[in-house]
Amino acid sequence: MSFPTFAVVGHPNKGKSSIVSTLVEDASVVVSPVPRTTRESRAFDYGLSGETLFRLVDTPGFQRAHAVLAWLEAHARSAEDRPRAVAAFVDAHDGDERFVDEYELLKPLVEGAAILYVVDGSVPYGSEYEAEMEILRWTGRPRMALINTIGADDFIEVWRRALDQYFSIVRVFDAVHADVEKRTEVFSAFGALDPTWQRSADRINAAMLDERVRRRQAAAGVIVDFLGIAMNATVERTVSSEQTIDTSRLKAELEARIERDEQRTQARVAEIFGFRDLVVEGRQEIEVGESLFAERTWQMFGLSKSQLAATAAAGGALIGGGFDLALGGATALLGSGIGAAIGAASAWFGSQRAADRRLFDAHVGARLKVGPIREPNFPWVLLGRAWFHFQLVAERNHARRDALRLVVGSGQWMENLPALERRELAREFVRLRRGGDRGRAVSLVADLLNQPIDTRKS
Ligand SMILES: Nc1nc2c(ncn2[C@@H]2O[C@H](COP(=O)(O)OP(=O)(O)OP(=O)(O)O)[C@@H](O)[C@H]2O)c(=O)[nH]1
Ligand SMILES: [Mg+2]
Repeated sequence: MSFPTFAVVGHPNKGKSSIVSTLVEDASVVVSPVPRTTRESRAFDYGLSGETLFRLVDTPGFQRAHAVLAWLEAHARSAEDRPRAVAAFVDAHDGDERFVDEYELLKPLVEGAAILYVVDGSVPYGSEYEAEMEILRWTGRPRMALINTIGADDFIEVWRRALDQYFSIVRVFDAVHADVEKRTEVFSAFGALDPTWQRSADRINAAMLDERVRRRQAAAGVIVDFLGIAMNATVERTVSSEQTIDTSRLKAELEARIERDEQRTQARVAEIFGFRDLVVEGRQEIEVGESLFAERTWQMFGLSKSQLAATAAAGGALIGGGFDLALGGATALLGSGIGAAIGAASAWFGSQRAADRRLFDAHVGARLKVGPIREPNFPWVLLGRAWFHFQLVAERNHARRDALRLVVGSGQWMENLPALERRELAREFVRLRRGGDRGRAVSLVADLLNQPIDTRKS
């Protein structure tokens, strides 16, 4: 085969499928705490631009290793005869109820796959694994072992001493938390295991990094589109009966619409990273800064007062505040003494909200429009939250099956944003508000997303 192909094998429930999921960056691999979840071998390819760079075959775990080894011993005369005996075993047991799992897991090896043996380094080593390792040695295929750690205990060194005798490469690899660097290590080992794979190994590592750049760029585009839409969003209503209009209701409607757009944006960013239907937890919780329009959210993700002042002083920043409120159509107002177009000055959110509950009496047919939101901090809050969500998704391992927790500590997310970037972004916000070209904004946001910030900071 021209690209590296590995069968991922081992005991049931040791994280084989999780490792496949992580390495091929495919969150659709079935992973579960129930042993014997994987019942059939299944190939997963990792590729770029339609070209396969490597293949992992997920397999069921060994069930009857001792019986298989006994069969093999009875069918091989000498060491050079062992790989043939393994092939003969697979030939002789197609459809055999007793060896369904072994048939499935040995078949890809007989067909030429190399071996990725997975063990759990958080449980003690036991000699019951020796029959499995012996069978794998009999295949004669290139072999490496990964020590996964499912639980908290550490028996890694004992495992290593045993595995070193059967496998030419042994690596510790946490299936659920391995970062890009750890994955790079495994791919590089492909090349060390079989010299003809060296070039493939280099290409896999390069492709993985290229793909990250592409995803970041795509996410920046999605986020900038959202910023443009949110900054220009308005809600309009035609007064349908003689009534008193409470602007806070229209404001709530506008907020809800922008929040829905934000969630859609987050879902699209998650999808760019290969996460479909990701369950998100924490949107409703206080620590998260609850909703987009909670005062705490603005403190956490917006610029500080001094950052905001410095950015505005440098020119180009959004000035003014509050939101636009316009009333048009038929004779608009009854007795309120305010003109037909009102540039509302009070802040959009937070403690000033109560003061902002303005009541208007309006005639039937009058048009009332709320928005766009003019708060200088509004685009920063949108961007800060998007950046935070991006980071969680970008560093998320595909083997994880828990919900994404949008929870931050009490820090100020934008605190480390350099003044120069702030000024440039501020200028682009103005351009987006006017519906201008988004190209520069996308590249600025892509640069921003490339700056790692500790999402656990508090
Ligand atoms: N915390 C933690 N959990 C893990 C890790 N690796 C696997 N798990 C969990 O262990 C369970 C088994 O993982 P799978 O990947 O399904 O294991 P498998 O070897 O494919 O299991 P079978 O297909 O049943 O043989 C799942 O609940 C995983 O989420 C790990 O490194 N850390
Ligand atoms: Mg499995």
